Amino acid sequence: LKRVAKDVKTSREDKVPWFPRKIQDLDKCHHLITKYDPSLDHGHPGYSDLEYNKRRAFFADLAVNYRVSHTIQFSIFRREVYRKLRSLYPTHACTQFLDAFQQLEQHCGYREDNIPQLQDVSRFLKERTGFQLRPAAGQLSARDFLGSLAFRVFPCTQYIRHFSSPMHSPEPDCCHELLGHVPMLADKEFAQFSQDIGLASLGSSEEEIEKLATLYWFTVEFGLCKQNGLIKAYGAGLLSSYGELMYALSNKPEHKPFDPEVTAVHPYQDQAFQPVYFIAENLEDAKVKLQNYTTKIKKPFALRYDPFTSSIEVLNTP
Ligand code: NLE
Ligand code: FE2
Repeated sequence: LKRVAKDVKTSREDKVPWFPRKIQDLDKCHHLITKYDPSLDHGHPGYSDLEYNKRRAFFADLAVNYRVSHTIQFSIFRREVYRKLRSLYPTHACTQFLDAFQQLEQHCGYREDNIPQLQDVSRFLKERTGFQLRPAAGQLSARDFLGSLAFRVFPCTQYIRHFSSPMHSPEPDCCHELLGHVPMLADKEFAQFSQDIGLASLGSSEEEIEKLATLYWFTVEFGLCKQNGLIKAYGAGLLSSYGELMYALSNKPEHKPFDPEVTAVHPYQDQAFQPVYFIAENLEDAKVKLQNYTTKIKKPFALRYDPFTSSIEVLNTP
């Protein structure tokens, strides 16, 4: 009888796509986008490098078999990537990033000649903002990726970019996660902003997910913000790519003010540098604007994150 009751769904529920409700549900959120797979994508710098593909398979295996309670194993780094980017940060990165980076150097072994471990980094973030890392085999589908952010869980690749292209990678890799994302996730305001995009994605239609993924792209990945009369980078895709970081702050690309309604439907580029970047007044302003935007997304219920149980409460609105 119990089973029947569980299987019967109301027609209203049927229209809402499945979404994770507790943090353990993230074990089921590992659908990948195979577009950049080095064994399939001819343009990938690692295409036809058998050794590279073998290592990738090893890391993919680790990620797929990971469960919420596990300890994260392994992480790798490229020394030259660290050195070159590190030299650009003081002039190009926002202060939130610089503050966190300094702490990571102090507490998590961020150094040119060392490989920080994801488990240590995850513990560090958890203490700062409650964010934690979770291994991912590659680029996740937008729905699974954003859904994880709702729980303050950040899916993180463990393999490294191909040695032939150290200054730009078309797909996320460990350098991108550790240098680009991790420092920003240690900032309270930014952590909230990231979780808010995640919460908005839960149970949303494909169309809304696409818009949220675009917003994510132009902020968390490629966002710029004003700071003391200058423009600085806070987006991880910039902070992990030497070439694009310099380009984004030059006068070559177009700069537009961040406005969620406009940004969410702006076409984006995922093969080369962005032709346009959106500038936020500051992170707090971006957070408030995003919150206003997400309240307009129509859903048959309201959601609330319960930090005590790491689960989503579904509140039925009459
Ligand atoms: N282009 C970035 C890098 O080279 O680190 C990665 C972007 C991933 C969305
Ligand atoms: Fe990323």
